[in-house]
Amino acid sequence: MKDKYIAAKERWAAKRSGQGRPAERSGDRLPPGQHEVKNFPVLDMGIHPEISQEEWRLTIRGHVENAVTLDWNQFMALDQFQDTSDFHCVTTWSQFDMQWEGVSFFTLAELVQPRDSATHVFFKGYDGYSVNTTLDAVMDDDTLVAHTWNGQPLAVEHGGPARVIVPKLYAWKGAKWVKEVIFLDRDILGFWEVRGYSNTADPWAEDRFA
Ligand SMILES: Nc1nc2c(c(=O)[nH]1)N[C@H]1C(S)=C(S)[C@@H](COP(=O)(O)O)O[C@H]1N2
Ligand SMILES: [Mo]
Repeated sequence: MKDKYIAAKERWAAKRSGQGRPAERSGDRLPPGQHEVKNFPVLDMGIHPEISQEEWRLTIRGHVENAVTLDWNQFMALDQFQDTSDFHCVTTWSQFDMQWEGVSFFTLAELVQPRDSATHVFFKGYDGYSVNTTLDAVMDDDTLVAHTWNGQPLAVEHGGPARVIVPKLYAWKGAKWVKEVIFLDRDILGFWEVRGYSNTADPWAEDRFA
């Protein structure tokens, strides 16, 4: 596990210094059962909470040494990270080369210092949404809390002011309007996971449903 983090962190550091290679692009960049779209569809529970930057807070807590609640200015003062990745929705659309800017999950983890007991992460959104991942899945060079998409502030319908992006998993694993990030010592299923969606959500394995 630790070796995997170190390898991911090295890739991340290389990206940040502009030395990283772009993600590998094979001819079959589209995961099985997906089709490419050029627009950016909106998918959610239909509630689009209007959270101003003044009201916005991000709490990061649980099995960590330093729980924090960040306001917008504190969040924006953290090291900023840009990354381009593909986006795969379980409803079969994929969009390539989404340009994200925000705060890398590694930077947030460095801030709160997860304890050794932390194995999973639970995310909550301002709309009541929740989703879970393994710690392993998000301690990677392409996971971030994004506030900017393709050079523009993230639109409310896509989760603005800020949302989570976990490119290697189906898009439901990324909480829009993110409010809390909770490090856990066990797995707790999120909104869709209790309703039969796959817990692993790997697009390349077509892990759509449990
Ligand atoms: N807070 C919140 N996050 C959410 C959702 C939601 O309903 N609420 N829907 C998820 C689902 S099912 C998908 S496919 C993606 C869609 O993101 P988009 O609307 O920006 O395309 O957001 C995910 N994150
Ligand atoms: Mo979805």
